[in-house]
Amino acid sequence: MVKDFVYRASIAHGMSDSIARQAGGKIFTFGSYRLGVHGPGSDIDTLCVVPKHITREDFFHIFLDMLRQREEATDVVPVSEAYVPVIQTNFMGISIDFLFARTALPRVDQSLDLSNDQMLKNLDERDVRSMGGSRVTDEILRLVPDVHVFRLALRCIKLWAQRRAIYSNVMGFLGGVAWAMLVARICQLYPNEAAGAIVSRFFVILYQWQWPQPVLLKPIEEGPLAVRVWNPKLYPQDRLHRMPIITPAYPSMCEQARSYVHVLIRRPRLRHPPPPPPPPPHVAGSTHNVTGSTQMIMSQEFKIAAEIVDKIIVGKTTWKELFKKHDFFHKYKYYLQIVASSGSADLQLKWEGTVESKVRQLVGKLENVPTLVCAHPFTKGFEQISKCHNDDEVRMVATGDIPEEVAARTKLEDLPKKDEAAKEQDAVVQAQDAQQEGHRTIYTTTFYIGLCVEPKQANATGPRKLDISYPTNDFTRLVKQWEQYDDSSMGIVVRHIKCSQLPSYVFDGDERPPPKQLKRPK
Ligand code: 3AT
Ligand code: MN
Ligand code: MN
Repeated sequence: MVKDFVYRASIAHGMSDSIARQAGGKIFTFGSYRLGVHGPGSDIDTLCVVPKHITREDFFHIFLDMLRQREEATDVVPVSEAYVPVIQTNFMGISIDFLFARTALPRVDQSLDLSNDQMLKNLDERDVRSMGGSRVTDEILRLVPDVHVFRLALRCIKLWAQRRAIYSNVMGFLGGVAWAMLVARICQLYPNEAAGAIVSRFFVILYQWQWPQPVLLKPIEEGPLAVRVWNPKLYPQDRLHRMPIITPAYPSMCEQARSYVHVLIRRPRLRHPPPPPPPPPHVAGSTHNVTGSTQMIMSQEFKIAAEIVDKIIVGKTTWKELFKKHDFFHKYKYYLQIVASSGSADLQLKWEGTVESKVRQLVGKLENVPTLVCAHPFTKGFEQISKCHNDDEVRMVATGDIPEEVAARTKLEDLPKKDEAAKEQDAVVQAQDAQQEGHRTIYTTTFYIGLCVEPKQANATGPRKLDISYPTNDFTRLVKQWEQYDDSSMGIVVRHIKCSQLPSYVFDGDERPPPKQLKRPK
């Protein structure tokens, strides 16, 4: 299809049939699929590389239309304004992300190799960024001593990180590329070890790692572009990175400082949040995703895992224990609950994405509150649809209290499945709501931050004060700065609750902890 697209676009640009036929076009995959660690929920990240006369506009018109005309394609969502522009599709039930990169070459044939840095010369920034994903994955695979061992170990680490709720770039932990680079580094250090040993070394080494010493798969290289590569000696911003994990392909950068900061819209099943305006080149303070809290939490997890693996090795326990589910909702006495609400599925997708992308910043601000030791963000938001019969119910739902009778009204089939389906669903629901006056469907997405408060001083008198009004107000102000924000159709509520007030949906089959007896000194 990509070759056909190049041909059609070449003809549209007035080229002769024979030249258009020779223009070529090639695809490269990247992401988990290319690394060989994809699972049932993964997409296929695909980069479409074209010759220089084909434009990004061609891609977002001609190729987009070609996709839309295929009946195998159920969702085709262009996100042309993103930091890394993408067409998200669902093709024969498989999500595929199509990225676009235009080379400076008159023809792109099948022998084209993206690893040559000279390729990047005279390209648009977006083309360089789009090629980056593929260049990085290929370089990782090239730099590990044994790809088979690497894949096995990485699958294990990914599963572990997901179960322990520390797999998420957006929330200030690490994402797929960073985990892959960490495992790759351990593989390099132990080139002859089996995957099990790599996993064991992984936890020990990372627990002891002297951050902010960077993790590098090879020395950072200079290259032909006028762009900066990661260099804490030269750039003060780079010194702010707490856990620098540096991408091996030129231009090398700190993985967590990449585009994730600008994430905005999340689709329900197809991922890749498309951020709207391109960011200013270096946003001070916001370009490092890992915070003091998330770093501390990951470090604790490395330690716990290292101890479990030690026991596995001597036969005292099994691998199953390593993959035990996190205990986030059992761990803290107080939680911050962030409720993003709106009246339509379509709007909610963008609104929750906006709020989600800012949670990390709230965590950063909470860390400055003197009595707070740690602010632990949970990696995913909880989505709810509530049918409300009156304004009171709407208000309660939007503040995070879903009354039982409201919850009972909402049936499972109301859940939005796909963008298109969600839109249709929206129209139906709104029509129904309009018929029954006063009835409204409220979409909410709730995020949680666990609060670890400093233990009370023995000689302190009176109640301990925990004032988080500054960070929370600042956060709501910040999310409301979103250019599409509208006070009448969107809500944002941040409040702090006791663990006993956690709604039952967060426990997801787990036992709710029994109410704790307050220990009072006699
Ligand atoms: P899955 O198995 O697909 O869940 P993955 O590691 O392939 O895991 P993604 O498909 O989300 O994860 O991302 C693949 C690559 O695309 C990783 C990164 O180089 C790039 N990428 C992901 N999200 C963004 C984003 N918001 N902006 C820019 N690049 C992104
Ligand atoms: Mn992917
Ligand atoms: Mn993807």
